[in-house]
Amino acid sequence: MRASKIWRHGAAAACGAAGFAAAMLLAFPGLAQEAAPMTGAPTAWGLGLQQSGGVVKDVIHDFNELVLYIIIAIVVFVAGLMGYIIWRYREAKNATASRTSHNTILEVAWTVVPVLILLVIAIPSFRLIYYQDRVPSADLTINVQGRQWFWRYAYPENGNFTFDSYPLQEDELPADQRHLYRLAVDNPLVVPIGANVRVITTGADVIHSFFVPSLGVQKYTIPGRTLETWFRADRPGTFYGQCNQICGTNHAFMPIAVRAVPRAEFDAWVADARTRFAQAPAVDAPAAVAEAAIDTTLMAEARR
Ligand SMILES: [Cu+2]
Repeated sequence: MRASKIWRHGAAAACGAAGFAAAMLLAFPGLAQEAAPMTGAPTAWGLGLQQSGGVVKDVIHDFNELVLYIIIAIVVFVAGLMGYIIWRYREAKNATASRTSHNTILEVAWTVVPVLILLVIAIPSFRLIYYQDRVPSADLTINVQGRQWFWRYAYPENGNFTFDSYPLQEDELPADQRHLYRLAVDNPLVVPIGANVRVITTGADVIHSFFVPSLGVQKYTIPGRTLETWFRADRPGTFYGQCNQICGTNHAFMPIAVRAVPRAEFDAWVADARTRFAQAPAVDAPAAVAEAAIDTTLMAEARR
């Protein structure tokens, strides 16, 4: 696969993890059952990026790791060099300071080496941007429309039903899930595990942003424009996100929840959703394809 070819050390880490998993399965056969659903959400005092729920986030993790190692190396080198200089050229040891002000070799080196370091960062960085941009073969398309202040979702390939997603109030959540207040929603997006999901975004009023960190997906929803991105949930679970473009008074109340379920469960959900949301007002569901013309309904609405 393209991703593992690009991020070799990520593949090596995956091999290590696979070996560890195999050893664990030998020791504890009970673990062979289906992986427990994960929760893609921020944790109190959490460090680093959120746990990954799928392949795009895996690649982001790998890239983040690469940059982290480079930063650590630079910090250690610069701090060490400064420490050495402070110690070596202190007044007691070096009373008469050198008057040297130029050194061609050194000047070339401290120009060229940072350029090379930036190249090492830029190449995988651009690859990652194009990797996230669009998926060559999508198994499912979801239309995402940002609105003040809720999300409107449509499944154009599954009967084109449309529904709105609002946050749950704190007292609507079970006691052990109160920490998911402002993340949990009434109608989450549902996707099959392992399916490449094409996400088509547009905005109804102002610019919003569809952002689910644990799936490595973020795309603006812009009135009058149609943008595309994709994600794949490789692990079962619920992945939470929020609108991360300041969009008005209730910006903090636009959470996103994506549930990844087995294919059969997804099919059952679609069958149910098609009747449940049939009555929903599908007034201006965005077009099914990225190349769609500007939606004049949305434009008119945005101007109002
Ligand atoms: Cu918003």
